[in-house]
Amino acid sequence: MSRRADNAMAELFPGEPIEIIGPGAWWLRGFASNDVPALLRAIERIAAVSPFRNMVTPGGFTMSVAMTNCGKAGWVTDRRGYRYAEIDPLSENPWPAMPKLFTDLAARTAAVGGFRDFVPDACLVNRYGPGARMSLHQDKDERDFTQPIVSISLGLPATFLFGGLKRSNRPKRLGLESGDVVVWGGSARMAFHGIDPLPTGVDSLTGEYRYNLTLRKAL
Ligand code: MD3
Ligand code: FE
Repeated sequence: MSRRADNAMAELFPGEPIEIIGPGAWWLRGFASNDVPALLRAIERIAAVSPFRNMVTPGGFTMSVAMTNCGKAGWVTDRRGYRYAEIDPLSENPWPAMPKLFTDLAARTAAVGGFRDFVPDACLVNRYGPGARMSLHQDKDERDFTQPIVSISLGLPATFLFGGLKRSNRPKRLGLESGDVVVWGGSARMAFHGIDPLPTGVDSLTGEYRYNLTLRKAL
């Protein structure tokens, strides 16, 4: 989508602070602020069924970010590779259902980027403790890259790295805060991205943690 069309879309939502980080990337600062307590309660219910766990990469490294999922499919990794699975390998049951609040927020924010019928079927829940990080990577395990990704940040702030289509492109650094939502589509969809090691801190609702919801259409 052109920058001109991006701005035309942004103007359909007067009063909302929308920042265009780059082509295809819309930052909605504080869009989910009022929903943070309810989102955290939803995460607690999900984790009671499918607990947070530190998964192992195909290369044999244990991830510093603890993860769980909800929705029809969940992102998993082990020595066999990265993939979406409909059964949680830890609980050996289906993942918990996607809360309606998640689906609603995803649809309302994806619309800002012009994605009118975004229906996520997978939500990866990432939990960052002190020092946890995610090195630069691309999200390539989904079937349809024309579908956007919506991410919602909760708890402690983090430095997000937004790179280009090549790993060697120097990333922009953005400070993502609790309640921020970012929509990633179009040419941002395949951008390299990551999270700097989480500094030690205390959030009044999450303590020493940052959570991130990543809503995707995976299947
Ligand atoms: C930009 N998670 O789970 S969310 C991931 O904050 C992941 O936990 C980070 O990267 C986190 O894969 C970043 C923001 C995000 C998600 C997907 C993207 C940004 C993206 C896909 C393409 C470009
Ligand atoms: Fe990612």
